[in-house]
Amino acid sequence: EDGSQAWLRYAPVPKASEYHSLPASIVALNNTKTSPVYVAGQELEKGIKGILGKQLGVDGTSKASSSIVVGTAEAYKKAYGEFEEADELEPDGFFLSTEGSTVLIIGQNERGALYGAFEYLSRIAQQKFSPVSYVSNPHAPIRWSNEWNNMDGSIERGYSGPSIFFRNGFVVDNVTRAAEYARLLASIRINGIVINNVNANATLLSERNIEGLGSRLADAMRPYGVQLGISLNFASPKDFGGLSTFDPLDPAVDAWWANITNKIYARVPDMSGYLVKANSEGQPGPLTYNRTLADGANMFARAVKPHGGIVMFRAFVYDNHINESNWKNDRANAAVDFFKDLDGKFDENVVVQIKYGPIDFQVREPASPLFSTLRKTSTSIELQITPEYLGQNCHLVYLAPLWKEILNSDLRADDKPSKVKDIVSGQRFSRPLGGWAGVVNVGTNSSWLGSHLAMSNLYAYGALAWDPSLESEDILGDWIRLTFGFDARVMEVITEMSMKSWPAYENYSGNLGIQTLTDILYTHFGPNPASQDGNGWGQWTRADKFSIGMDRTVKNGTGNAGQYPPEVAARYEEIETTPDNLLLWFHHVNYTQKLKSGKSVIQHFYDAHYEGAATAQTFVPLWESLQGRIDDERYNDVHFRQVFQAGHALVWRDAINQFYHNLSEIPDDHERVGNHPYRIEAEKMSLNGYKPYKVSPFHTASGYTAIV
Ligand code: BDP
Repeated sequence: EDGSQAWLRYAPVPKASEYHSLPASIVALNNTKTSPVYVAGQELEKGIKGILGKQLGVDGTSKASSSIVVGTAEAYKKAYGEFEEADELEPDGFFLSTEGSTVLIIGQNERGALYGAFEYLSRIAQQKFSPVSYVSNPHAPIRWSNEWNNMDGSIERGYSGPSIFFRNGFVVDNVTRAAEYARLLASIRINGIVINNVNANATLLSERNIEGLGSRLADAMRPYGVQLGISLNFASPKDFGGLSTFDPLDPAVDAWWANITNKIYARVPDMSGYLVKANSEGQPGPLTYNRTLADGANMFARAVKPHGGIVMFRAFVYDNHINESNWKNDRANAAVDFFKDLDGKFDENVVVQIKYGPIDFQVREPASPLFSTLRKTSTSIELQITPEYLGQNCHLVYLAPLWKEILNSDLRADDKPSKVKDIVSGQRFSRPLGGWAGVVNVGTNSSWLGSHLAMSNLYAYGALAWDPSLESEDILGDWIRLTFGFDARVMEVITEMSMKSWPAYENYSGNLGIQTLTDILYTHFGPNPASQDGNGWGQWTRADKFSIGMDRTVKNGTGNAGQYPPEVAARYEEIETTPDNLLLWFHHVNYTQKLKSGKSVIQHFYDAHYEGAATAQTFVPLWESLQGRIDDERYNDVHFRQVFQAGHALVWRDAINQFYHNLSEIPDDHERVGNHPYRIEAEKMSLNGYKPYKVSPFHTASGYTAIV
């Protein structure tokens, strides 16, 4: 069990004999080998053999009784006449019926049929044998993965080894793994993949790479219904194409993009479209020429339109050299500031892709206010499955509960229910497009994400993008059964660890909405609260001896609270009505400020860090109680990571607590912080080849001393 099969292991189920009504054969209503319906037939054959131990043949004959029939509604009607449920199906949706002697798996399109086949297999793999009959449709049309792969084979914020798509500047020759990944994505109903980094390299547009995209990657993924998309570098016409400009309103630039787009579509006729990061963190964009972001987005929209493509234009636009001394400056304001006057100015095939919070995938953020600003523009939500700020898969952090908080946030646009999930589905503002982008960053490691337990996040991403009303714990339960089988103790332990993991991580990292408090300048991994201030990146805590937090109120601060619709804005404007877990996101307060719990801010910090680290300690014995109940390979791998997390949680606890203790000089009511009776300071040991060193800033080491 190296994790490569993830939740598609098709392991034999103990109660296989209880499934009495298994049909005798499989009928796949398309026998073209590259079609998703053909793939569905093969998958059913393989899955049933593994799960139930029965070998069924697949054929294309029209015999329906006592068969598993998989195909599109159209093909079904052609073969057998009437299909009543056809009208209820939306694109990518499917109908599944296991009532009677025939199993029907009918998709609105080919992709839907494949999704239905995976659904059926997931049911039997979990021993959900009772007869069912239902239609399932997606919450939103766009359900994509984003993979920040570089052309040299490295992956930005990837924690699982190098790229499965690129090597040494080119598309890889062997796309077996890419096809396997497409299969995995299809099984969670992800219908698109953008394979290269948003900080894009224009050499992807070379003849050789376009050829590789078409003849290898797109061809490998097409049978799974996963459409390929690419990220673009805005300056390509100049840096790569040899033009003197990349001004989006220059006709030569426009023509250059139209031309290269036609070339790509000639090789990848069903490409989904483009993803664009512009004018952010030093990337080029339309603002370079005083053009608007809409001018930039629409240029690409025109190029892909004749091919039916769309443009995902990122709202993550900000300047990473913000002047911190100006109290009014705030990176959290950037997205709304840049986009508010552009609502209605984007072409119909543009979707603005918005990170879930106003800053950057932090452990706690409010929903981005931009979701409620754009009413005449299609939008999508960007989530991170690769937990850049959340332990990078060396810590267990099950993310579905975090995502659900954002998706269920009600922004009260026009004082009406306006949950983020209903905005990105297109429903709330009646938009034709909308959906989801998840930054996954799988790599060559057999476990895909570098950690077996982290795969629940990818599974949950697909599940929620299809149906955000699902409960985090239910999704997890399905994933555990499919990944680890039916042992009740395994279910109990992984559920407990996973459901406690995000609160624990929040407790031992950044509390009360202060952000994650990782090293901010590059790694985003371990604790480094000192790095949060004194830089241009705009992820500030504004901590000093007496007080902490960003004042984002309208009356005294950066005005960010006022970017929300009135009801929500009024709530965030006042300390009393701001939830404690966002207090320091919206307010600058004294460490002695009392929370609703009655504790002071600083005492909450101290206590939460002890609680969070203590919870992480429990994960090790919990996991150890599973020894022998799951295979050794995965047991050992997870064990290694849990031991690391337990230790690193202590590092987090002490680093953060010590830092604020040194800074505020406020004692811990329980006399733990700054007081470690069993700890031996490194500088007190006899040092061989090391010297004590006074650290700067002084808060970063106990006794202000490290050794070098
Ligand atoms: C930040 C990442 C950086 C990405 C950027 C983005 O640290 O690597 O390029 O987001 O999303 O969180 O564009």
